[in-house]
Amino acid sequence: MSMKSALITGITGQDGAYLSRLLLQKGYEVHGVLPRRSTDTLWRLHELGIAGDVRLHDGDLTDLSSMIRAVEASRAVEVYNLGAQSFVGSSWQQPLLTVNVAGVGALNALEAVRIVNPQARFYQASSSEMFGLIQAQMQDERTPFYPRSPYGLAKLMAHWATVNYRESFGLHASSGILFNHESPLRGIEFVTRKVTDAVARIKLGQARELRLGNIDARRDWGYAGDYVEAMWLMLQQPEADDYVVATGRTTTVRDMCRIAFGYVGLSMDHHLVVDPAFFRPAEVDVLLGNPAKARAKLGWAPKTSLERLITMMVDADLRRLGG
Ligand code: NAP
Ligand code: G4F
Repeated sequence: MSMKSALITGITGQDGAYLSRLLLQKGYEVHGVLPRRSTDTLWRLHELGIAGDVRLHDGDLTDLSSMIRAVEASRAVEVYNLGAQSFVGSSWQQPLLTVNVAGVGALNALEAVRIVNPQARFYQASSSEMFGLIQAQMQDERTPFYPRSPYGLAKLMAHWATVNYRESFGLHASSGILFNHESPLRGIEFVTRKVTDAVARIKLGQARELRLGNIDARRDWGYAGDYVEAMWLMLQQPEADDYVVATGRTTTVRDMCRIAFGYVGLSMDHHLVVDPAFFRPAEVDVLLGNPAKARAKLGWAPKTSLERLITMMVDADLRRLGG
């Protein structure tokens, strides 16, 4: 029997790397869209030891013809659209780029699937950032959206494009509304990794302080390795649908920091500095997801606690820094 083929945009990102590993383990032929960069961006695939196992196609989400070629060349029966300018903080400085890649880019990916192989199944990496100024204490698939950043706007467009292509053209297109998920492969600009990297540096005597913005913000943090399983499960369902993927627990940035410092025996109060430079023009104060539908319909549940996640990340940063 021939192998199933999958195409991933954003294959060099955190989720792209974990999803590639999962699909390879399941026997898929894994293809990725690789946007042109001046430096090597494959470090995550190297860390997981799979850089040589995936097939990469030159392409960019903002370039429809390259997306069409990638869907054609990969012969993908599953397309996972994970590519984005995914850092909320930068989206106020680069709003048009963010909307072009994360919003219009999703439309390009959907068009490429519709043109080349409308039978292919499609996953859209939607975000809890769409809930923004939350309209319900616990957010689920029926909670109204209220985006608070250009990134949130872009993701909202992509989410509705996915729903619209499902309803208009009958595409098997699912939107995964994922809450924050982290890992040792998280980009250094995101708060958990910024914290675990700083804690490792302070522990090793390479730094003295950690400067953060709004430490009262609350997030529902899970482990990326668990969350990519939910993506795959969505595309195995007979009908496409939308799902919230979350842990159901929310924690302040302050308490997440406390876990990291406490793990290496340091007191957070001696090192943490609140710096207004890291405050955002508009904040998403609280996110707390209700994953009941994913649990009931996909049989998915998070396996990794925040404590386990943060200590795993601190350990990885200590190792990287030579500790
Ligand atoms: P990430 O680490 O920032 O990865 C983003 C990926 O998109 C990178 O491979 C990046 O490549 C690629 N990309 C950027 N611009 C592109 C373009 N023009 N064309 C094609 N690819 C492009 O993000 P992540 O944490 O893995 O998240 C994966 C997806 O889930 C993103 O869409 C994100 O917005 C969404 N999401 C993430 C979370 C979370 O908590 N992690 C939660 C909800 C939703 P370069 O590095 O070369 O730019
Ligand atoms: O780690 P963050 O930058 O993640 P944010 O903004 O929640 O976005 C992430 O999760 C979304 C899902 O909800 C994804 F769609 C998105 O792609 C991304 O993966 O910030 C988390 C919180 C914010 O409230 C921020 O204001 O931490 C607060 N924070 C406080 N000090 C900081 C800092 N965030 C960063 N990045 N850096 C700080 O110094």
